[in-house]
Amino acid sequence: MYTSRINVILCSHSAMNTKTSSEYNSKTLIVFAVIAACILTAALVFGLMNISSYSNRYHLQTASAIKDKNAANSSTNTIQLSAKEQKPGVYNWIDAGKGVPNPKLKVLANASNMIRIQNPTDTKHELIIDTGADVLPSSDDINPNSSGQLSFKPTMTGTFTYHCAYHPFTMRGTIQVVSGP
Ligand SMILES: [Cu+2]
Repeated sequence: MYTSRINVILCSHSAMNTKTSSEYNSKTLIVFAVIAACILTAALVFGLMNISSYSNRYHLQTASAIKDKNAANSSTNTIQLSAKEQKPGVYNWIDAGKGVPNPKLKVLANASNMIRIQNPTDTKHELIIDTGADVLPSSDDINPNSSGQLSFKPTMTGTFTYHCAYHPFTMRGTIQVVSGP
């Protein structure tokens, strides 16, 4: 591209000497026009290269953000619990999948754990994990025919108990915190 334009400029210069003054002026204009076109083309090419390199950097950042997001999602351990009235006035937590009453729960240390709780019963419940911390992880009140959740990110492993604030003797079990996957 540049070579052919340089040839045009050189030809114009060699031809100039034998031409009249008006032709000389028009040739000079063409030479300047060609030089200007070359400069503009170069500026445009370098500009596009810069835009494309910025664009590549931008796409790399987007890709890593998506990857981080996926990593965060895959490390969230989700447990499904439900409250159940086993006999009139006697409630248990049950494993929403297998129906096991007051199941032994297993969560991951240094990871986001989410316990989702359904309450199809006629009274409210509140799931509390007895970690010994000043503020115990809690679902807060889950009203009848409602649902709630408890987010839990333990920093150490061990076995703890969980219970319901309103039915601490019939809605209780153990929760095991194991090291991450
Ligand atoms: Cu309860």
